[in-house]
Amino acid sequence: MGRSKKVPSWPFGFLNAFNAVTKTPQDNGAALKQALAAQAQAAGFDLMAVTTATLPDTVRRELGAYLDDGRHGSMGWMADTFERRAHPQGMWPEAVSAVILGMSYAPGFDPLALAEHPQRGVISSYARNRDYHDLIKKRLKHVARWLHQESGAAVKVFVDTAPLMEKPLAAQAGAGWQGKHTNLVSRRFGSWLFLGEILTTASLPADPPEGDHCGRCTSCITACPTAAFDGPRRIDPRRCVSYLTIEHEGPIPRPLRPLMGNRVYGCDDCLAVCPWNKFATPTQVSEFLPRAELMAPRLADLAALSDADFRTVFTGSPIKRAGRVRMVRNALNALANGPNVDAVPLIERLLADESPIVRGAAVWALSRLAPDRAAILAADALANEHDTDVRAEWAALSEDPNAPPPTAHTPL
Ligand code: B12
Ligand code: SF4
Ligand code: SF4
Repeated sequence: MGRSKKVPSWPFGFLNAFNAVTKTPQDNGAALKQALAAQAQAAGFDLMAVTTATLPDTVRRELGAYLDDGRHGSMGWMADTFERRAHPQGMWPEAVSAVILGMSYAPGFDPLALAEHPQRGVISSYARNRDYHDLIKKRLKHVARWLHQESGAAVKVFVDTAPLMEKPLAAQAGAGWQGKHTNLVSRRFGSWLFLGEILTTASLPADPPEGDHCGRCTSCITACPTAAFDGPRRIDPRRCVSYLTIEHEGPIPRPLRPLMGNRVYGCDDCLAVCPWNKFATPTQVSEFLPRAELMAPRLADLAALSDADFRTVFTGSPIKRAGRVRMVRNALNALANGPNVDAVPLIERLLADESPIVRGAAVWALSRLAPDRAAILAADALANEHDTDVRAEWAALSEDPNAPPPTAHTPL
């Protein structure tokens, strides 16, 4: 590994053969960075950028305001780790540089095409095959090991789950900029980049930040089905379909249910409308190419999954993390949002599911698809139901049927 490796071409065009004979510490850092970029590209990363392992106080303040407002919802781990999350050196005081590594998962299909097929469930593009965490972590470790062996510096790798503000750090490194949807946008890869990082005690020359290229565009903000943005780069995750379908454990708030359409896992809408995606080449990474059965799964099949079926279908997929209960809840909600009366017998069976979350979602789905049948079953069901949330779903059947449907701006 290392010095004798043939150096491939690199998007940033800063690679030449690694020259170990250097004059100053700065030259050493620059040469090490060049060689590191070659390693990163050989490991399959599409982008590398470097910054200091620091973030400005504005990031800390913005994270603090977001948490104070309770926007993290049930993601309590965000608040629990605030001090470490607000600053990379809060997590690792000895860290000097942050190496940002990006992998494109640009889809070769239209992620929004299924919106017109209410019997089918939409799974976010990033989740239609293998879990990116596993693949990226493996590659990060490979590159980090090289850096350690080559420089003697200490290294730690991160992808998604650690208390590290990955997007502000990547923007500071010039990997792109935080678009109005808050995610990192790259001129080369659009909105479709996964991010991973190596923090290291090595001093590597920092890249300049990229300017903001959103201009007057607001497409992502207006595309959001649940009005999760209250301004550019201001998100309320509690309204975000991605949060509601993946992170949120309990019943989905009633006003948001009808707005979620047939999305069952994650959401791509704000990413998919970004004009910068036109420069992105569809990924060829086999782990990110969609599995045929996850392109347009039947909602009824998803709602009917047993625990064992769920684990069989989603082993190795990021969806496995959400578990069967959330997937069935999401599928029931999506069934309720379309003309899916064929699913009523299945929904009735799920009224007796062992999970109260599934039972509650089944009550909602039945009340939307077969309200008369729901009214007939209500009295008996209430007599036997002990869960407070499910009882509330049954009780809500008697709510004013003429009440206006919720809109994207209905408060929670
Ligand atoms: C928590 C989380 C979520 C939450 C909350 C999202 C959010 N924007 O906060 C939920 C579950 C909703 C989510 C959804 C998604 N996520 Co996510 N998520 C994360 C995670 C773990 C932390 C993000 C974070 O720090 N949020 C806190 C806010 C405060 O920080 P921020 O988003 O950078 O916002 C900055 C400003 O915009 C501003 N700000 C934003 N909102 C507000 C609100 C107020 C009131 C104020 C004052 C300021 C403010 O403050 C911040 C600091 O400057 C990161 C991984 C990581 N460790 O960083 C992945 C990550 C951001 N997610 C990722 C992805 C892919 C997604 C989805 C696209 C998945 C999907 N298709 O369903 C969606 C996109 C939704 C969206 N528009 O953000 C990728 C994004 C890659 C990229 N190119 O940027 C990441 C980086 C994971 C990874 N390693 O690849 N995610
Ligand atoms: S992921 Fe979907 S719901 Fe979440 S902010 Fe983007 S468009 Fe809105
Ligand atoms: S859709 Fe428009 S506003 Fe949103 S991130 Fe892309 S360029 Fe920026």
